[in-house]
Amino acid sequence: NKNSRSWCLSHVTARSPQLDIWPLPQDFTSSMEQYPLNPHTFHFGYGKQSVAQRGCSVLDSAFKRYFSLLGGVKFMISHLVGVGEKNLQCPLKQINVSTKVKAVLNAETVWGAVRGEHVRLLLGYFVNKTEIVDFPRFQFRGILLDTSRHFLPVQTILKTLDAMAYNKFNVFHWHIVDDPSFPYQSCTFPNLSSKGAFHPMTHIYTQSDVRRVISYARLRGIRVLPEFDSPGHTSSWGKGTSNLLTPCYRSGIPSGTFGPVNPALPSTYQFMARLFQEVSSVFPDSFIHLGGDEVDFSCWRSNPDIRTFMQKMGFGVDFAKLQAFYMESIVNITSALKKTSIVWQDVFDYHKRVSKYMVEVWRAGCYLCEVRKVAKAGLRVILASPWYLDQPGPTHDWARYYTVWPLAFKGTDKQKKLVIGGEVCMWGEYVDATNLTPRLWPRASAAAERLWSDERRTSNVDQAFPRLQDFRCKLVRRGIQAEPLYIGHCKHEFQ
Ligand code: CP6
Repeated sequence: NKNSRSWCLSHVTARSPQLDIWPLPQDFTSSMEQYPLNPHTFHFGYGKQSVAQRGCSVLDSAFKRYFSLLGGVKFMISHLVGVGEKNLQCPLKQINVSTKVKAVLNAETVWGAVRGEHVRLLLGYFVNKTEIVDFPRFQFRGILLDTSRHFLPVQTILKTLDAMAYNKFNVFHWHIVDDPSFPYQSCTFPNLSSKGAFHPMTHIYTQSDVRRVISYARLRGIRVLPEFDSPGHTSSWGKGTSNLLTPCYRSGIPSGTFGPVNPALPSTYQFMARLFQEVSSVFPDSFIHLGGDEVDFSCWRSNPDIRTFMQKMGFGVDFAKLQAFYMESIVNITSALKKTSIVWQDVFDYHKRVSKYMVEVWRAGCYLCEVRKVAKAGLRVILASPWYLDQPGPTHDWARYYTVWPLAFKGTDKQKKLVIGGEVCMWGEYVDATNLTPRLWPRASAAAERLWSDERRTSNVDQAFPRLQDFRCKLVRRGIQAEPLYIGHCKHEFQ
């Protein structure tokens, strides 16, 4: 409506257009031209030419969510054009999400459209005409939650998935079991959780809990990557199974304690094949995380049956070879199930021989040296080392997470393409539902922008600061208890 537009323009003070979006889009242009929009008639809907139409569950639910996020806010929308993500998980070629008049969002996949709708952040009383072209810098942008050191209620996980979506994270790495507890309720081996969880009824994830998490994540464009870490970090597995863990010996007799999974018994591999068969059907994602980190060799070394097995296999006394043999067997089990395995860097360090897995780099020190080695071996890499934020650092260490350069190693373009992304690790030793959210946000948001945006535009901490402060306020307003970055206040406190 021309009249209302000119009305608007005459009442708007000219200011240079700027984008308050976190993570910053790849490219955008704003002009001084401004558009009005009637909040009473505004709605999200499918474009006429869109391949996706009503009934596309992902977008139907996204429309609902985003509309309710706008609730109570008076807004207008400018002309918006977006291009979606290219990691094609969805056969759709083109989707238009458009309002009747002025906002158009073009995306190649539903996932691109879901993330593209973050353009709603632009909505306000007056919005400059803007064009945005956006796509992720890295295809893997993950957050690890550890539900073994402390049980996290399903509600806490879902809330974190909301916050992840606001930050364009797309992988929930579920470190679901570990030494202290086994909360995953397995259909095949129910004793694992009935004996190995902190509590067999209240501190478990039932099959329906897991399905709920997966479908909630999916609607937000987030894949769920389950980790069943072995052969180390498996104490809790031993409570509900017999003969799975290695009996440790002292002075020639069993000491009564147990070590890593026993790699010398055929029954171990039968157990793992059945467990991973279940896991691979419960978790639809094509990736599966097999762990393989921090294996303590002392128990294996003490056990005479293990040593005999090693002689027979020709490993001598090289326990790294035994660990490599075990991991290779597990990788074979999961690749027969058509899954791509991810392992912690330890497995690569022990076992340079190229096997079909992706490597997650987590150790501190010269992590880019490790990234370079893995890429040189032709394997895909996920970088976690610089984004370990389970330690309660000062909030201003967001700047440290913001100034990470994952590709600053010597290598060919082809090798750099093997770095598929990065991950924020929220280990659970000191974290439960009471402190997870403020510890994670907005510090993880710093990593989110590194993983999404062009690093040439987003390397200046001083420039990022006010935008991140503003974004943190938006998270708080949406019910995410993100901690403050520094002195100040949120505008909405007064609205
Ligand atoms: N648990 C498991 C952990 C860690 C790892 N694996 C870990 C190691 C060092 C630090 C933080 C966490 N708690 N299963 C290593 C991948 Cl500093």
